[in-house]
Amino acid sequence: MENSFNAENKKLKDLEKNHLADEKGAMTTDQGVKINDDHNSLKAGDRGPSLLEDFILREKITHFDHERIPERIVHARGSAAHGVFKLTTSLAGHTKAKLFTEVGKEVPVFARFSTVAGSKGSTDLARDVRGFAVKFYTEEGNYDLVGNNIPVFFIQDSMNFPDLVHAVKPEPHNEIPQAASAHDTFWDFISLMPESMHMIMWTMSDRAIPRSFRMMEGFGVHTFRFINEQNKSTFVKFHWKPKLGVHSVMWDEAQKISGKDPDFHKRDLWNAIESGDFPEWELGVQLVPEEDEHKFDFDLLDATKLIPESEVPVQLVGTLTLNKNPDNFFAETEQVAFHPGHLLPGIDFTNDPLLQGRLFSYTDTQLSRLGSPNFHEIPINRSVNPVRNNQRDAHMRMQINKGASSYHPNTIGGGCPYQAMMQDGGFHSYEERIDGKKIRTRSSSFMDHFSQARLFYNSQTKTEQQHMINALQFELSKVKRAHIRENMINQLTNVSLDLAKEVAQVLGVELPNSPVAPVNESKPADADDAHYASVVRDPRTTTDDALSIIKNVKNADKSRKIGFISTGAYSSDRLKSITEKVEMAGSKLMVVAPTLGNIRNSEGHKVKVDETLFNTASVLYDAIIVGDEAKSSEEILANSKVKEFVMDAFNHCKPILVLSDATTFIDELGLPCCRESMKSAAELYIDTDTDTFMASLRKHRHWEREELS
Ligand code: HDD
Repeated sequence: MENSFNAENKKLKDLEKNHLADEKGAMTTDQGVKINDDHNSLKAGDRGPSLLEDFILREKITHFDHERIPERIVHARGSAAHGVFKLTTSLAGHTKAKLFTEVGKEVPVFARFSTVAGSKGSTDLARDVRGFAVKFYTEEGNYDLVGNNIPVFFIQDSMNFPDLVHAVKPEPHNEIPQAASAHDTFWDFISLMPESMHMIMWTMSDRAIPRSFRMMEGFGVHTFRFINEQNKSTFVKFHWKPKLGVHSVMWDEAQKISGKDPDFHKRDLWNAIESGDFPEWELGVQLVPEEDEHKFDFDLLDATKLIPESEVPVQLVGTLTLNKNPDNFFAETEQVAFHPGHLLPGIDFTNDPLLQGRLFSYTDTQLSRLGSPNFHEIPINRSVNPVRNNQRDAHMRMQINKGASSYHPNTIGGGCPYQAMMQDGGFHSYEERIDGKKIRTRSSSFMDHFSQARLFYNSQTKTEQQHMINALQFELSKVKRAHIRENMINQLTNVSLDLAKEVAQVLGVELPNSPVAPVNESKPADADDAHYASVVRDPRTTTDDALSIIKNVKNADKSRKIGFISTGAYSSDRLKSITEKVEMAGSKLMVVAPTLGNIRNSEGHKVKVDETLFNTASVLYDAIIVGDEAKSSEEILANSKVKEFVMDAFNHCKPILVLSDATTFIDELGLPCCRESMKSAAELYIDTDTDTFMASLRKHRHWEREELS
């Protein structure tokens, strides 16, 4: 049986190989017949009608007519890459999954990052959650960790998922807006779902506008179970920590990037991998012994809650490296089918009602997207462990099952494929004791919707809080119906009265003096009134530094794109030394000039131009270097494109190194913040020497600049 499978697999692989080889040879029809003319249809006479018998034309057009498959209902826009996962610390005490016990072994993976709300062709820089899905091709079968870059979710029960998605997608009557939550239906739904407030705090934070897929955290979101050899269970939450640190862009910047380069994240991931700058993440786990299940003031089964890292530290146990771009977007990135139910022996679900619904949804959606229960045979979805069972036939079956038996038990096939004993790796669900009534309700342990929203808001720096206020002002001011804006302000009063006040003042909404129970707040039937009120309106203000991006900035000088803006001549020595420092830090300097080709430096040598002032923009760089010693600041800034470059970089708080006379440069720029009292370069966080510039780069942004205007 094993041999026949292997032979079959080899045959499929050979077929694939031959197919690839054929692309170098003569063109053929899908039936393998060599094509002599691929440009002219068969006609009756040189000006006559085309003939139905033209099987070459018909085949070409029929195939073309069927090229598209439905895009994903959510997470339609994505980018993916191949890579490896390597375990550094064994979790053998907690799980028997070899993926988490065999230290040092390289397991192949395929990871796909995505936005949620937009269509396949939408912009990368939408304010949105990012999907972070990883498929591990292990010897025990495929394991999928289908998470997001935010550790919690909008809703607690999968019953609400279709409504959430309908609300955030473009409105049904006019299909507007694309890839944006700033519209009435989304905020109407959110304003009626108090449980969404924690996640809203995250999506209104800079987490929802990442600088790069390579600079986001990932989270499994739900609490899962590990099961060890002794069948003991430990609760586990999964985390991905990017080695490049977590970094985001600003909202104004995000909107401009969406116009200048809607493929910004896709391109960034692709280029990094092509250039050998392989993105890496560490896998972290938060482990909770089963006996501690009820020791938290929230329910581990509630996906709108996280376990604060200050309460249960994240242990780093392995490394994910993405090192190869897909060969074909459709075959791999589009056809990959993730599923939170693709599990290994040693890992199991919990009764999180959001997770339970997902277990149905993902197979179901593949049936309509990929068209057949044989989607596991598409190369990107194939398990490296041979697949043997009695599932048969259906559309597009690739595997040629041999033998006369396709059932179990059997004698004709020698009893094969046989059921694996537990000790031989047979999957065995955790024997959780369940004793309850069949009821359609929400547990009272899920009722606190605001404590962690407050925890998140309170853990942010002032800058981050201001970005959240700005985001809410932007989003809610796009809402046309006044009652929805009011309902949202009521919701926000339960997170922070200050936050609610700041947002309310630009919405023309009157602010209540104390927290207001949101519309539709549903108190569980069994909850005691006083207890409920104290939990829901708990004024505690705890913090957790792990929730802030700014408090954890690291490696911001690595893998960055720095624009050297030139209008002509500059000192080669200066450029050489800057380039060396930037490259030593692991970043890249790109020369941007008025035209492509070469520019000449002050010594007359040619320097290659990478991009022009017309085909690129300041928002596509992490930092800029501008000015040159051979030209006056007036001359440099006479070019309006250069001025625009600097102004955007300044407003987006990016590191700026000015090589010409900085005082005149700043004067010529005419920054609104310094018209009245001329400020020095240092006061404006503009650098004039390379070392300070490199230090600025390490900070990611000069957020202090936001307070200047
Ligand atoms: Fe989902 C896709 C992540 C809740 C139903 N989801 C999808 C993808 C990610 C997530 C990363 C894209 C996978 C890829 O790259 O192909 N989803 C999540 C997370 C959730 C979540 C982290 C909450 C913790 N999802 C969720 C619920 C349901 C779905 C509650 C339905 C009951 N999700 C789907 C789906 C998708 C999907 C409709 C669309 C395409 C696909 O599955 O393959 O079935």
